[in-house]
Amino acid sequence: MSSGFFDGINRIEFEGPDSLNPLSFRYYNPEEIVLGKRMEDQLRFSVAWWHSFAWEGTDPFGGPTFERPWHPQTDMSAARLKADIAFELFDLLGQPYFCWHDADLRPEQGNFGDNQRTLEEIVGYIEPKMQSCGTQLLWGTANMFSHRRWMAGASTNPDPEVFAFAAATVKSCIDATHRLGGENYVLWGGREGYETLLNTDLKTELDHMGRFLNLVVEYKYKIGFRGTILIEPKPQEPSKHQYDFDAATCIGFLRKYGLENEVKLNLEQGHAFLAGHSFEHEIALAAMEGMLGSIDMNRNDYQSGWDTDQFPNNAADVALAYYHILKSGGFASGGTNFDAKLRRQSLDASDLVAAHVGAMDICARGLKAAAAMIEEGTLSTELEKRYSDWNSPEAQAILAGDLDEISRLVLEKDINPQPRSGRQEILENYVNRFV
Ligand code: XUL
Ligand code: CO
Repeated sequence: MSSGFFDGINRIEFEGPDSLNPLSFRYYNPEEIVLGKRMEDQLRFSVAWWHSFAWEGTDPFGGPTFERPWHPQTDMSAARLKADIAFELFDLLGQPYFCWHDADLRPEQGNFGDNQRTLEEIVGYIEPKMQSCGTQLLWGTANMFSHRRWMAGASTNPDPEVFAFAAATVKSCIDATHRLGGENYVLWGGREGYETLLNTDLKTELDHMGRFLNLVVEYKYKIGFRGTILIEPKPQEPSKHQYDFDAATCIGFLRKYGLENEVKLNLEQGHAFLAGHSFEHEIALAAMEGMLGSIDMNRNDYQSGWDTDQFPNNAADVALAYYHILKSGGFASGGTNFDAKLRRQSLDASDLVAAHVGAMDICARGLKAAAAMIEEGTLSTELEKRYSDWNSPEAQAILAGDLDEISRLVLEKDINPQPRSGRQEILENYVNRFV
């Protein structure tokens, strides 16, 4: 029986680009084949339990605005109602996946034993819903940044008891993810960083973070969890400096602690922006290293500079992101998770639905544009042309030589390179033909 929360809203259907119905898909057509796969299987959309259901509409200056029937989320009956409504949304959207933190699913209990027990309880409530609705778990994760015990970090905390509490918490969350058939497990280190170097021992904290991640990987094999372990880069917020700063920093960290073949990256658009990068930079870099796992799709406000976690609404941005994802072979266990919040004045159930519908549509448009660019091939051809001189045996001999030999070669052949155009405007104009 339906809760009535979404009364008057019907299942969202694909109606094509000319549809004037705001609650219809104009581009997202799950069955359409894009580069040899169903669109649904290319995009692998996921709803985030935290922003879409648990977040109450607060900001640093104001309290809750949403006042949903399951707010405040202080007891297990609110947790169950929230789960009922989450699955009603998944049904309306035809959503293939969802994601959660333990703290979104059930209220924090204040001690580990009760946290674990109530997590198991709500997982038992969700399990049959997943079977009947068909929505699967993309990933689970532990919230180790909201409660005050985490204020100086989880695995990087100077207090060994916090490290132990964190390890037990992650174990309970991997167990829950495993039980629900999750395809990945994510660690985001919101408080794994520092507020001041004056009280921070960098080496100890990073070594402990490396050990913690190794414990997670060892446990994955111990219980036979087949999902991918992912870490999520973000440079700051809430910490002033976070150790998982960006993709490049995370890749260096994984190599240092021997985890480069075990852990991949969950990249988020807003986090790339905070780090001073483009989203496609983070994706291309991770893909180049074979460490592209999954994405959190949102965007930041271009004026405020905060991690505003808005639903994506810019086709050009998402097209370039999917271009690099498709170029690297598309998602394996990863997907497109909407780690995105409504604006706090968007009070209605229809706002929540429209946010997801619009985001799914803009991603579908971006995916189709990306696929068209790949099929048309100009970008690849241009790239190959730009580096093609390296294909000659003479060029390869440069790489194989030593500095004496190279210097002799430059003198003998009187090598005097002539600069060539990077053709940037031509390439940008080309991309704009597709978006
Ligand atoms: C925070 C963020 C998290 C992670 C999961 O900025 O992105 O929601 O995705 O902990
Ligand atoms: Co995220």
